Amino acid sequence: MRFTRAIVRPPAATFAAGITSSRLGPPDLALALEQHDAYCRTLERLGLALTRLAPDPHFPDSTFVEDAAIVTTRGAVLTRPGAASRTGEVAALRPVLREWFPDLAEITAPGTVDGGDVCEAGQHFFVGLSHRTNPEGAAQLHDWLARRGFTSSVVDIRAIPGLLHLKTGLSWLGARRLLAAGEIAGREALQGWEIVRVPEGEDYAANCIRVNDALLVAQSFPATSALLGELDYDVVPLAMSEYRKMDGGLSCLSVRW
Ligand code: CIR
Repeated sequence: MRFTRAIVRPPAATFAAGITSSRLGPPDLALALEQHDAYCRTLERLGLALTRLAPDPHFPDSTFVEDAAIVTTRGAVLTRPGAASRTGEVAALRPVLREWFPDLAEITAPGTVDGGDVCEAGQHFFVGLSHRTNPEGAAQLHDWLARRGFTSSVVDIRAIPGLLHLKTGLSWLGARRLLAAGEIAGREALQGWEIVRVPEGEDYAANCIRVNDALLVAQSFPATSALLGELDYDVVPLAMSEYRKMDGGLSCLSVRW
């Protein structure tokens, strides 16, 4: 499928107050805005029309719009993010998504789901059970997907150290092919799929996104870029240093459809 639209939201002045486990130091807001701008320009060059939500200083993590919504070819779901400081982020996406998806579902309490735990792979969805997405949330999403003809399987990542979301370590490359880092690559739920393993030491590069004819990958992970280039993807490297400091990756910065 070809993407035509995306929602993005630049980081607010409070960006550095967001949640992070990284020890890479505080992000530089000016550089983060520059990187965000380059990301947006790339999406536009690839043919997407962007809805830019206004930055909201009350929600330092709100630039990571992906966590607040899941969009499929058959409808959309507003999530209920697992971190208390992030639950209010959903409100800003509701009116925009309602415009495009009149039948807009919502994850409800006690379920929690972060969009970063939901890896679409065509007709199938991998759903991560994480410290953000709980079994109730995953079950609600499974039912919603099943009613729309999609299959889904759960990947429990709660015991994998350093992995915030499923998509921190897993991306769909198209057809039956996945890019996976570390322990995730060996998980049973991935059996029957072709796995491209992220080269040693480049785990952060596991989070990449197919956008129409291009594959957006994090810059400065040369072995992964070379590997994906050899597989004939049109690799577009993007600087992500300031988002990495806040545990965010490429997929987190947009909701695409
Ligand atoms: C958080 O901890 O929620 C943010 N600092 C990072 C969220 C990254 N989102 C994602 O991987 N989908």
